[in-house]
Amino acid sequence: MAGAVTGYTAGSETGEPWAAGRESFLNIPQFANRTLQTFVEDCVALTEPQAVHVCDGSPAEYSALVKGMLNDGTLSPLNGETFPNCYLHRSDARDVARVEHATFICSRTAADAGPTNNWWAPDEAKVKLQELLRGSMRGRTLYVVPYLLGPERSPFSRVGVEITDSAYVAASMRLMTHMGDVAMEALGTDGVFVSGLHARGDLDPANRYICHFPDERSIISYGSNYGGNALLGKKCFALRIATVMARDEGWMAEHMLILELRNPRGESMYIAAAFPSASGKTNLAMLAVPEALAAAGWEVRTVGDDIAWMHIGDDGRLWAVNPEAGFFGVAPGTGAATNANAIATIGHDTIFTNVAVTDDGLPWWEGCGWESGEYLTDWTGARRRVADGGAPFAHPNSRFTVSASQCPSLSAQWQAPGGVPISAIIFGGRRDTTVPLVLQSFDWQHGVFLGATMGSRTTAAATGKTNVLRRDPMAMLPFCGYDMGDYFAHWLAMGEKLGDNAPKIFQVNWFRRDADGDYLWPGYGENIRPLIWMHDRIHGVGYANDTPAGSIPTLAGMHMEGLAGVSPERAFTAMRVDRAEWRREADAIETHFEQFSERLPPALREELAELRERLAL
Ligand code: SAT
Ligand code: MN
Repeated sequence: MAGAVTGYTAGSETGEPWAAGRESFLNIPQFANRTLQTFVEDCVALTEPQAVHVCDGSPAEYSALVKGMLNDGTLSPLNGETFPNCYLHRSDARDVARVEHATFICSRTAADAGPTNNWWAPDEAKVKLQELLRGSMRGRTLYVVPYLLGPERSPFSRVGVEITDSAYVAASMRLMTHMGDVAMEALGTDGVFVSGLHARGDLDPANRYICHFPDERSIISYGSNYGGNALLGKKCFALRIATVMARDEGWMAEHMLILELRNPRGESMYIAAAFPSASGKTNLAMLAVPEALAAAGWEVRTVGDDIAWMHIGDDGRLWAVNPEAGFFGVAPGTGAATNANAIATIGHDTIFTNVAVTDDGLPWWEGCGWESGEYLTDWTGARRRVADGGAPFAHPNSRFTVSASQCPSLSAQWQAPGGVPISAIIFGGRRDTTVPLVLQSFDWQHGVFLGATMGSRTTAAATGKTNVLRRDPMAMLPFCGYDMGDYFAHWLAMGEKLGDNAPKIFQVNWFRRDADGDYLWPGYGENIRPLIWMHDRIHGVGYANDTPAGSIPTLAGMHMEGLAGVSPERAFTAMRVDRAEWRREADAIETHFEQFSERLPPALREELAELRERLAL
């Protein structure tokens, strides 16, 4: 192994944990950064691991981590001919998704966390966490995982250090971020970092806590090995902690994909789009352009599929970087027909979690598009006859973890240190009714209202009831690290600062259904058509009709060439704004707003009143 696995003698059983007794630990690696030194020593003293390994991010280290996991059964090999260097991880069956009820914002006061977060007083949380963490890494290796979020040499990038006792997490962090020496160099001797301590514990859901300390910029996660709970660079830092940093420093951390849309003249436009988890962000970011439009010269390239950090640049525009360097995508539904770029991305050097496996050792999930054979081993490890049906073979939230560098649709700009300039922001959810295929807001403030009121059917990405409609403002309900009313105010303030340079804001809904329950719009590659309409609107050439809810395309305004199987009537139904539905929507928004009490910006109440007025006309 390239990085030293440092042998180290466990401290005395009587040593005071957390801060005291450090001297009794031998061979703790030395770091040039004093804060990091203290963090590592404190964690070692508390958790009492058998060994400490500082990750350097090298290929040799990754291979060694994989080898160790193959040996202890954390990973199993897949067919090395068709899926070289790909592995299967089966999680504990009780640990397959984010746990919103066990996710806490431990800000100084409950008011800072706001009505949409679980709050836990920081001191109380720490007492409980220390009790669980004490000695929790005995006999295990503690990995120190330095990582950089954002492009190298970018002024917008930030360093995190995750301490974990999970090799699966350490290996996944290498796929998902710039991990190892590159981050250590960025940190330097005096640099600051967001600290994360992750311990697997016994994976008992009753002892699972995902805690954020926004005032200290730190994270402690106990009792889960699932991506969104354990890869602390992802939702915990890049969203929950980063939203607080962004509020304090005047930028935005958002649950958004970033894509590049190139028009037939070869000009690029960049779009950021917020959708709730498992609602098609990866598919949209890797959109395969339908033939007729590709032939005309339209292209889509991928900058990011989940998170955007956006800053106002020297030119006054909004510039976005993708803090991540990999994809943690939902497997089910990903196939050659729905997302050929993702399929090409995950053909090698990928970790699959909770998918099924064919008898030939191929990873398999519902919608993958390749043969299952007569039997499949399902995500729990049970070999079942496919013809017998029953529960899904792959877990609905089964995932692939893969480096973005393998993606064929990757934008040349994806690691641009200054980011990419955003022209359009999209809010999208899964709505059966009401919200049309695409809607343009009248202005930034109205766009913030559309984002603040968006609703979506819940998915398997979090535990709890799926397929129920809930309000998920900006797709950030589970990810905003402070009071959501203040977050809306921050959005409005950013719009003030951006002025005429503000991106145009749109709302989309790929999931509207007809009376028979069938989707009105084919989705996937065809979703480029609303994107082209947005492009046209931004260039001042798109045709639109104003409705009480916003501006919608005229039929002539949508590029419909080569769109098979969607009659003009169906397209019209997908795009229409129904006043009766929107009156009910306004009532639902009123109820949604009640929870924010006086911290709801008055501008959003005004937007609701104006919506009602327009509906009454
Ligand atoms: O597991 S994650 O939280 O990273 C995926 C998601 O829910 O968006
Ligand atoms: Mn996500």
